[in-house]
Amino acid sequence: MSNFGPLGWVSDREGYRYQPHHPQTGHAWPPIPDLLLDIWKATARHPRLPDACLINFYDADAKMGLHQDKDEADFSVPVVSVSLGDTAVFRYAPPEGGPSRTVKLSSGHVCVLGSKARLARHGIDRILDGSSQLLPRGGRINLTLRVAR
Ligand SMILES: O=C(O)CCC(=O)C(=O)O
Ligand SMILES: [Mn+2]
Repeated sequence: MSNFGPLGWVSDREGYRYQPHHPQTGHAWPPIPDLLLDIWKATARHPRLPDACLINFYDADAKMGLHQDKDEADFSVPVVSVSLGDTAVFRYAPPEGGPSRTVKLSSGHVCVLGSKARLARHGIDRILDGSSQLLPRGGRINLTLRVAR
């Protein structure tokens, strides 16, 4: 796990939070690459630009339980994520609960959680090992762009 941008998502023994520096090195996170800002501009359709980009690596056994992204200040701003490498089985359900569905997120897919779907419950059921040749040692990278504050 790492971050780009003025704020990074950090999870450690003290809990989880957005903060401007790496918890071990104390260094600022690198700026969000222009290519990712271009993807945001093309898909988020919101005047604000992201101040946080979480970089998450999933190995073949990784999963993420159903959750809502609720640690941001303004839920009127979408969350945009870019999938790279192995395909993920992404599960989503309405914010208020109810039946869930899955969709496969392959390398290059962009997922936008916005408007009525901003607080959709979502998670990763599994990673389809070997489904992409992008990363030399396999796995998946997810880049999640958010306006945190
Ligand atoms: O990996 C994904 O596609 C989803 C990631 C996610 O939901 C999160 O980091 O909050
Ligand atoms: Mn999420």
